[in-house]
Amino acid sequence: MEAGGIGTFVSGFPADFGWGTATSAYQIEGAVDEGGRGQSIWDIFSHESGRIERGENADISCDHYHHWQEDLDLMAELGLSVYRFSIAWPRVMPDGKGPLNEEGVGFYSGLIDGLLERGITPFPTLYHWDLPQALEEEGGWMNRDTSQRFAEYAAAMFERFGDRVDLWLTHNEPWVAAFVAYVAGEHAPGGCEDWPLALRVSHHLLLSHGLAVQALRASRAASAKIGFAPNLQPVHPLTGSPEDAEAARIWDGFQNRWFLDPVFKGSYPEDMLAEYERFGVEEAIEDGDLAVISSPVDLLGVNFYQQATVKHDPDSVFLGVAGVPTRPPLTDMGWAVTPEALHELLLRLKRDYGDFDIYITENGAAYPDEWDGGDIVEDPKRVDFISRHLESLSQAIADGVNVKGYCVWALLDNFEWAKGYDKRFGLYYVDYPTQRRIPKRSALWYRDQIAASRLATPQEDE
Ligand code: GCO
Repeated sequence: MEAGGIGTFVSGFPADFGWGTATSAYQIEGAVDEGGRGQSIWDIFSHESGRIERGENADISCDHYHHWQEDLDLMAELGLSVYRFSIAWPRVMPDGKGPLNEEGVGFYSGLIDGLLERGITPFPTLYHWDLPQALEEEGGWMNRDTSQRFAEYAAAMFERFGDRVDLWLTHNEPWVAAFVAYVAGEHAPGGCEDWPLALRVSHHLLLSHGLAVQALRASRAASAKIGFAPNLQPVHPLTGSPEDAEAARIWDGFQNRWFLDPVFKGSYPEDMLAEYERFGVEEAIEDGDLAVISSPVDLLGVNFYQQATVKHDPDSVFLGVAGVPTRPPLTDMGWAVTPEALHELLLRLKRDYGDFDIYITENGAAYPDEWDGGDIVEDPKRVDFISRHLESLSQAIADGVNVKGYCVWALLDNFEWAKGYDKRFGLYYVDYPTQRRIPKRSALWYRDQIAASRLATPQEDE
């Protein structure tokens, strides 16, 4: 690849900092009918009419299932030290329970070995929203038993990969899996405005997280590090009105504290329990659940995209609170660019929840990139986005936050859920008809940033 040649580089990262990218199984793998894979709720949902823009689905997507070696080579060219991917539960356990599908296990085993051969630390997520459809047919996450099934699946993965994997995540963005799925109805399995169900699901997701943490401690991989990766946002009120201040408190409770408090403090936030009382939330919470959910973790994954600016809006389906993207320019998702909010968030996490390892498990931006047939796709806005977030991160490290790594979302352009393929987040542009990967300027910049950072802080053994 040619030199990145633009931008300045951000300093202040420790020598052993984990430079990474992230992806998820359904968004990149394709090969949905191959290798003995079972169906997931996203296979069903994406084939239902009207669910996904332009009627798209991820049956093929980036076809990473067949291109994984080439994709690992891209990571090696960037000089990555860590790769966050997800294991598709239905690929390794087609029915969500029972015997493992050896072909599926073999796929991830090869991927893990391929990463290790290239000096890249594998960082798998056990659940990035692709619940086996067989379990959905038994009630899915509404059914408390699914938490137990998840722990069994997790235990099987610790058994198979625990000899080579030292970093694990249980859930990706449980807020999305519960509320975007069952209140907004925009994600699989797609129920609408069902608050009692969404809350029950959120509790079962958290319970399954705690059970999986316990399963790790009881496994051969007991000394590995584990955590989860919620999507977190500092929340600011749009105006100084008491209504907007109240809206900000609710949104912070709804999105941040509802997931952080049980894991790190062993209790749900009182104000949110009161808010949710009308939805019968306490019925789902059994004695002892919070002790399981707060089983000690080693790390927190932070998926960060933008600050939330909110106002009171009686018409919003989300507890009378609406988000307002206030400051243009926005990304192609309509999200604000607020790098300073990452620093704010990290300091708040340390203040309110304690001093544990933090990995930025997702951060990135969609822009309408265009490929002209050449060797590089120019994406100056993404270079600017990533470098400004790294500045903010470096400031948080200087201020004493224990940040261990940073993963750009995403390595490749991919299937952006209900938005389909139109939203491009990748460091590499994917030309879907040919499956060719073309580096964007941001990939070259990121590679040079990683190299510059290593040069500034040489490893002891170099
Ligand atoms: C999420 C997921 C990713 C998305 C990314 C961009 O945050 O929704 O973890 O799968 O693709 O965040 O929206």
